[in-house]
Amino acid sequence: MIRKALAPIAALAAVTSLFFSQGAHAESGWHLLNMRQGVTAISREIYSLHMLIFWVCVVIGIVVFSVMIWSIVTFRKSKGAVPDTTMVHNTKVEIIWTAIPVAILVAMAVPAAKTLVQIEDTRNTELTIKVTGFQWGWQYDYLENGVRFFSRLERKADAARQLGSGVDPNTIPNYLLDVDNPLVVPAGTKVRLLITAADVIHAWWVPDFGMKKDAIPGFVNEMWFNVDEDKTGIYRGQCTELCGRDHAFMPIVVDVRSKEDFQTWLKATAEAQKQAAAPQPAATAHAG
Ligand SMILES: [Cu+2]
Repeated sequence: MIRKALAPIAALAAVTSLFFSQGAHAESGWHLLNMRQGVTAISREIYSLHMLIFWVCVVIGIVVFSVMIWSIVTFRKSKGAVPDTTMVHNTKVEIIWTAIPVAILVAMAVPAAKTLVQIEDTRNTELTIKVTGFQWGWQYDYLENGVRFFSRLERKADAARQLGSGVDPNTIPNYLLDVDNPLVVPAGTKVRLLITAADVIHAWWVPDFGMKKDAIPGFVNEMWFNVDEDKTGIYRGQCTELCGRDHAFMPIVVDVRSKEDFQTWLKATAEAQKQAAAPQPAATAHAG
């Protein structure tokens, strides 16, 4: 009897483990239906909040539906149930079913507020980058270092998406997800983004960082992230504010490097940009 009762619970556990395990096969499996855990402390914080609230909802759902189904089946008319028309008001019951949800909501609000405060805390940032949204691309300014570049959809993908281009999109790796110049940031560093836009409203979003912020012309929004030291690599995102015809074609790519690699890249890029901006000698000014 007990074994029979436990069978559905075991099945549920098996299904949920499929959903929530992020094992060796990160690119496949049921967990892809769930929110991702990301690569920053805050993104994991948000993930665990999401899971906490999810299980609270599951428990409430099971309790409420169990009572409902049980009462519908047990007290049905064919079994001779007679409606109780005298119980139209019961103060005790009303206090209980108001107080319990309030307590649940308050209990859920406490950890959520804690995380929100952390998200808004931009103190002690080590690197500030201004992000400007354009129709349709992103401009990145490394404010302390004078490095500035524009990041837009990778050219081959841009060509393939045009009607009648003759280019097969299947031949392009990371189709519509690559850019020419990715944002380069160091791992293990609190990076602050100052986000704005030059034309219409855009939004900068990289799911693995757990953060999304609107880019609004005339406003500067702030957000920050700190990628784990050991989570260097490429992370992708999208503009998430409907910003016109090519809204779907302004992806975000962030190249997270080790601190040393980042410094090398920053120096080289600053040097290259300085040289490009320097006045050309007369002999080469007319060339080409
Ligand atoms: Cu946009």
